[in-house]
Amino acid sequence: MDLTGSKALVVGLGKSGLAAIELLVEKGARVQGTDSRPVEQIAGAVAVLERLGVAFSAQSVDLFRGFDLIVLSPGVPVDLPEVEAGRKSGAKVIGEVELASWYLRGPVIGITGSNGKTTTTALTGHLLKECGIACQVGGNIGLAPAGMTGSSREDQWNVLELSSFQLETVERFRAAIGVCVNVTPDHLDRHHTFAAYAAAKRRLFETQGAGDWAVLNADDPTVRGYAAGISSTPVWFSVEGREAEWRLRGDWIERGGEGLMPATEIPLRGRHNIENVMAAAAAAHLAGAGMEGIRAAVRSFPGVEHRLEFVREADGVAYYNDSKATNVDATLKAIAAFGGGLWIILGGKDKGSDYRPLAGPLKEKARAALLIGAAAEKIASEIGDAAPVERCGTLENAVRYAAGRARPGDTVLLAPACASFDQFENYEHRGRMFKTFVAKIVGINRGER
Ligand code: UMA
Repeated sequence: MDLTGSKALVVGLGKSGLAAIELLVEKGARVQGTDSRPVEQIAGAVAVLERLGVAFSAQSVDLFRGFDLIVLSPGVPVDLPEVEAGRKSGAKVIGEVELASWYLRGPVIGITGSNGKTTTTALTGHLLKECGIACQVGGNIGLAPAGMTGSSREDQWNVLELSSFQLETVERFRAAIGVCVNVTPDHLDRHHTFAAYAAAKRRLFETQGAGDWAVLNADDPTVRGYAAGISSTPVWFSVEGREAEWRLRGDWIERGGEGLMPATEIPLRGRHNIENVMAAAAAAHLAGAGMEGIRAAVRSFPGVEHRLEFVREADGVAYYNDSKATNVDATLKAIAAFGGGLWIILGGKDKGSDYRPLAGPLKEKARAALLIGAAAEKIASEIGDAAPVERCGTLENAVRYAAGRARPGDTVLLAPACASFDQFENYEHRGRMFKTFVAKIVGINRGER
C-alpha cells in the first residue's frame, strides 16, 4: 500500500498510536496525532511526536475532517461522533492492526477469545521457539503490531493476541491460522451487546481465505457458530468429549487418537488451561511443530505474569495474582482452579458486567470477598450474602485485611472481574502493586526485613 503524501490522522497516543505514527511516517504519509487526554497528561507521547515532526491536535469533530486515512487505537470506539465526521468527510477509517497488516511480512497466527488468549499466545510463541520455528509475539499481549513490521520476515511467524477492539476494524488483515479459545460476555460498555462483541471477534475468521485454518473450541456454542460460512478449514478442540481433532480422553490430550501428553503434566493450574494448551498445540502443529517437541515445550512453559501467578507462600497461606482476570468469566475460572479457603479481592472499573454468576462459587469456596474500587457497591449488591463482604476500598487495604486473617491452607487471590483503570494505569500495574503489597505486608507481619 503506497501512502506517500497521503494525509493521515492517528487517534490515541498510547502504544498502538505511537507505533502507527512511526510506521506512517516511515511510509511517507503526512501525519497528525490526537488524543482525548489533555497534552500535559501525555507529555511522553507528545515528545515522541515532536521527535518525528508530527503535529499534535486536541480531539474535536472539526479536526477529523479532511484526511485520507484515520487510524484508530484499539481503545477508541469506532462509533465516536468525531470518527463518524471523519468517515463522512471521505476518510478511510481503519484500526492499527489493519494498518500493520499492510506491511507485516510472514504468516500470522491470530489468537482471540475472552479469556486465555494471553496464555495461549505466549504458549504458542514458546512452543514454536522451542521447536525451532522462527516467530515474534505481540498484539494485545503488549507489543503493538505496527511496531512489529520492521522486525517481520517472510520466513517468520507473527503470533498475535487480538482483542475484539483490534479485530472489529480488520479488512485485509489475514491470519493463516486463527484461534478462538472461548467467547463469554466482556467489554459490553464498548460493544453494547454480546452479539456485537462476538461479531467483532468473528472478524478474525471472516478475513481468512481458502487454505487458512480456524482452530476452534467445540465446547463453546458461540465459537462453534464461527465455523459457518467461513473459507478457512476448522480444526476443533474439546475437553468435554465432543468430536474433535484435539480432545481430552480420560486424562490424556490426544490428536486424532495419538497421545500428546497427560493433562497432569501441564504446569498451569485450572481446567481452562487444558483448553489453552490444546489450542496452542493445534496452532503450533499447523505451523510445523512435531508432537514430541510440543510436549517437551508445554512442560517447560513458565506461565504468564498476572495470570494465576503464584506470588509467594507465607505461614501456610498462598498468594496468587490473577490481575488479568478483568471479567466475570475469568474470575470464575480462577475460583475453579482452587479447592476453597479463598480470600478473593474483587472490584475495579465496571464494564457493564453481571456479577451474579459469582455468587454460587463464592458461597462454596470463599472465606470472604474483599471489595475495592468503583464497582464495589454493584458487586456487593449482586453477590448478596454468598460470602462475607468486606469493603476495603483499596488494594493495599484488601491485602492487609486478608493477610491478617487467613489461616494455613487458605489462599489470597486477586481476581477482580473488573478493569483496573479506576485506580491503576492498567492490569499490569495493578498486578505489580498487588505483589508489592504482598511483599510489604506479609514481610511486616512476619518481621522480615
Ligand atoms: N484515547 C483517545 N480517545 C478515545 C479513547 C482513548 O484518544 O476515545 C486515548 C487515550 O487517552 C490514551 C490512548 O488512546 O492516550 C490509549 O490507546 P489504547 O487504549 O488503544 O491503548 P494502547 O496503549 O494503544 O494499548 C492497546 C491495548 N489497549 C486497549 O485495547 C485498551 C493494549 O491491550 C495492547 O497491549 C496494546 O494496544 C498493544 O497492542 C491492553 C488491554 O487492556 C492490555 N486490552 C483489552 C483487554 O485485554 O481486555 C482489550
